Amino acid sequence: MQYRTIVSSTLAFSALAAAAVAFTAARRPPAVERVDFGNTITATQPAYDARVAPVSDPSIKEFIIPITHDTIEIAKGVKYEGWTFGGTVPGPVIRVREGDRVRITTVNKSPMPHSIDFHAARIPANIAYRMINAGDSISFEFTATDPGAYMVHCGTPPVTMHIMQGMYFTIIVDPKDGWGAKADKEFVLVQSEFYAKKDSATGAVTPDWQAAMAKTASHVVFNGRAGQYKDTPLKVDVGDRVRLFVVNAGPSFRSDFHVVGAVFDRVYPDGNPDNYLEKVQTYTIPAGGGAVFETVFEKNASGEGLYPFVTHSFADAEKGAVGTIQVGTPKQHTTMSH
Ligand SMILES: [Cu+2]
Repeated sequence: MQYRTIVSSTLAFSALAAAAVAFTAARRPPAVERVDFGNTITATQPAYDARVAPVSDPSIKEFIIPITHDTIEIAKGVKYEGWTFGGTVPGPVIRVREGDRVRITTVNKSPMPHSIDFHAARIPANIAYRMINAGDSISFEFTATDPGAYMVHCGTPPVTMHIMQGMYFTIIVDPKDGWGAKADKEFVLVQSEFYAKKDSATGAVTPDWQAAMAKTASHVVFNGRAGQYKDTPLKVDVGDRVRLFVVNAGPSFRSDFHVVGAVFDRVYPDGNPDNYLEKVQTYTIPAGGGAVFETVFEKNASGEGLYPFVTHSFADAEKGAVGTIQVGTPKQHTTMSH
């Protein structure tokens, strides 16, 4: 009898404990992740680190983004006084999941006014994207309702100048149920152009406003530096499914994105899985747009080897918008026509 009492009271206690756990779980506030891009800085040597980590679990994500004026390298050995988000051009990648609450704090540590404009947000622009004076900061939040690969940029007039100086980065909004297929490797590529001229007296490389208005770029680049992934290829293994998040920051050129030696199994215009194209050779991303590209480097087809990626608007590729995907460890590294 006593034994039965103990058992039944133990059972009763267990049921209570389970209910308490369930209650606590239901009441527990959602986990918050906080990233300060003043401390977490993207590596840019030997090349801008194009790899992107998978999206994390917390459904509330906070990002602190400093605006700085910093020396950047727009081509090998060409230093340039850029304007940045997070100290690099492009700025850091933000990755969230559809439905996440995204909290942004932007701190202007530069000596002049700037702003921040998220293409992924549905938010009153006059409030969230207003001017942030030197030394000030702005905070706003939004729910990431639309999956995709989006541009973020400074929208302070003249916008052309603020973008050509380097003020842009990518926000990836993963679909709630993930992408159709699991990728083995994921990379982000931001195309943009610079309008730079060299002062013959001082040797300094400075912005060329007339060239920007005439759309005669000095450099067209992926991830902020001309040709960097020719020297430091994006590396994948044979058989890998590769997903590329490509954003075109402009300010003024389009990107006709193509991988030489590959066909895209899928392209998601704007990165929305509801919109997909199959078996695509080249896909145009407008200035201010994005797209997600997937292909597989399979054995016996597009296996081990080197695969250049370009904008197929080739005058722009000549100015630096070209790189290489290295699949496996190919024997010949040198002779390639692209
Ligand atoms: Cu700006």
